[in-house]
Amino acid sequence: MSNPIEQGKKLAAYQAVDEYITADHKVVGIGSGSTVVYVVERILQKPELKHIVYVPTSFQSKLLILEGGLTLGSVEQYPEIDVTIDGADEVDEDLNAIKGGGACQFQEKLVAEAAKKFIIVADFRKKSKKLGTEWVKGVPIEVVPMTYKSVMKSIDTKLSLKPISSKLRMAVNKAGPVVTDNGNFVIDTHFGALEDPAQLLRELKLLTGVYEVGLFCNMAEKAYFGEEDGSVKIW
Ligand code: ABF
Repeated sequence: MSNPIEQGKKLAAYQAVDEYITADHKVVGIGSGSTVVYVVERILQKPELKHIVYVPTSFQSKLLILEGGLTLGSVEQYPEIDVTIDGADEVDEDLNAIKGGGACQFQEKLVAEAAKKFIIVADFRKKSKKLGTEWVKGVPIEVVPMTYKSVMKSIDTKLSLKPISSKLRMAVNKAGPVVTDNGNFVIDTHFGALEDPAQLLRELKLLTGVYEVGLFCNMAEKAYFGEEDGSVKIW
């Protein structure tokens, strides 16, 4: 594969599947995004993983599961998941992550929390010393639509950290806001380097109208990064 980013995604995804999904598993969570496409690709290469029930984190991952001919499940049916593998936008050395660049943060967090083990897969660009320095589009904050203005005001006035910028995420054609799988809007707020992402997460979740935040703190057991030189770095 000549594109190092695609190669990185694939290497990370394949190794995580090989090391974390085994034939004795019953339920596995499937994340969202382009790296997860390789997770499903690898699963489909292994007949011994076909009996597993797969729980999606978005419409996209539901389609990946169905189109692969795998068995689809939900968190309602399976509140305990053996392992969930998902991508990320930025990951720090403590395995805190910014997720939600694809606007799927709510279901991603639900399915990650339900799992005994949560594993991140990404290419080399996602490694970070401090969250907020590599993924500068901001922390994705999913809000109930009628509250987007009031939440933006609260973000400006009620947090211990001053935002650098806050934007309602718009559809690519700019005709309207991005609407999540849950019918909500997303505000992308850039705070700069995050010294204490868990504290920011706690403060954001207290704001009326905030549905979920794309900060995943103290959740991941391991992160796999596919490197430009063809190796895989594991944190
Ligand atoms: C999901 O997909 C998101 O949480 C994250 O925003 C994105 C990562 O995408 P990709 O794998 O395409 O880089 O995991």
